[in-house]
Amino acid sequence: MIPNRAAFPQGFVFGTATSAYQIEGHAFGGAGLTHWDSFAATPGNVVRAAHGAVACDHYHRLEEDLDLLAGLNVDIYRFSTSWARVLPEGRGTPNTEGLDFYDRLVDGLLVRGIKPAVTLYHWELPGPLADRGGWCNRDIADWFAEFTWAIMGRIGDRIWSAAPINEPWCVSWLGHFDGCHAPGLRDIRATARAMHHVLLAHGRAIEVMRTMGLTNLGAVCNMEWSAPASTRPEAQHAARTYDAIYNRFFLGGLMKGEYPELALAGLQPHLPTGWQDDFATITAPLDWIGLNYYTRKIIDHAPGPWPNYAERPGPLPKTQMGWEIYPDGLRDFLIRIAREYTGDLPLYVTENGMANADVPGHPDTARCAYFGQHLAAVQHAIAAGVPVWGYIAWSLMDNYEWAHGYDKRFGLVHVDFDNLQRVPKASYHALAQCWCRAD
Ligand code: IFM
Repeated sequence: MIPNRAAFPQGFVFGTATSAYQIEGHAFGGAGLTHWDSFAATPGNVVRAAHGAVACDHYHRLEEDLDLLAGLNVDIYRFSTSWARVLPEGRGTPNTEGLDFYDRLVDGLLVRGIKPAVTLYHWELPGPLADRGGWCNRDIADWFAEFTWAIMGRIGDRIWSAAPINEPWCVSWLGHFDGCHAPGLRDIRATARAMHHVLLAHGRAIEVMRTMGLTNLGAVCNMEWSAPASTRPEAQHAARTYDAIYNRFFLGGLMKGEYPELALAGLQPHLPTGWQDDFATITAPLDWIGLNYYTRKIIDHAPGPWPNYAERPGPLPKTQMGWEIYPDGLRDFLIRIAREYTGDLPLYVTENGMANADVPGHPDTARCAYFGQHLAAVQHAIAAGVPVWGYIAWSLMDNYEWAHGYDKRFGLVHVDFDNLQRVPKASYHALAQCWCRAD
């Protein structure tokens, strides 16, 4: 049972999300190469070496996809802009075709009565900037500010909300410590620098957008509930370290101008000189915070160098990603974020959803149940006094799930990757019904 619109406060917004590289088709429209193209072209990095060259061909099927959004009765659509589509070299002369595409996208949303919620960067760093050290190079903050001017100078006048960077943890930790996302590094020094620079770049982009007179600016962080594998003190400490790195580092920087001690324990020697001085930029006031939430992790102590933790399998039912379904974590994170970091600032659930091995025409009950449970968790947080103002389901359609290629299906709409035909799933119809407006 999915709670419907009437079960949420007046003005609560519902939406769905995608990202540029995951759906657009990066080979089209004059976009430049990105570090995801080279990462995917390197054997062993991505399932079947799949890449985003065609993806869902959203670039050519924009109108059809916008109609699907309208049919879902969403209030907002969270999409991202590709840096390399706008600035193929990362800097310099903009690609007119790229800017025109985002212009059409924004106008197409507005004409359908849907609020455009843009994320400026969702992971496809232009290759020429990766060549210069990417997120490890402090100059990326200035490069990102230039990109912000370029894209928001074109679409900023019609945007409902903007966030600079999707999921700073993924950009920095997954890409530079775990090495399972582009650029595929496994280096603690690169990681520490990337973690800090991603926040610095966020702050510079906020500065630029404020200068442009834009409003409703926020930040989007992903979080995983961290549960100790046992009552042993080592396991408890490991879970707190995981929590500090994953959940507290970025919000701590953004909202308090500080990094947690448990994260600094390993990262401090590798942070760039004078990092504390950057908090003046990083803590630029925001209008909202977005939480991307999917799962929890069971964390145990692991021997060896810092951070001394390892994931253990949990007992709960799992999604196609192998992620435990744990809706309580969403409620508890919303309560914790408001109490410890954001107070009265509006919170949005900016991503939530599950991958499932869907077959068109078959029941989509697991995904419907997932949405029902997580929307109920949002209701509980609201009842506890948390100012949650919206919920955005991931994702509009099946798409490129990064290192997993096209195998993991998160969509409300099924995509056949042989002929790119779209078929709405039962969860699409269920949410469309719940989100139907009385007026
Ligand atoms: O597909 C991703 C998305 O790009 C960022 N947030 C998590 C999703 C599911 O893994």
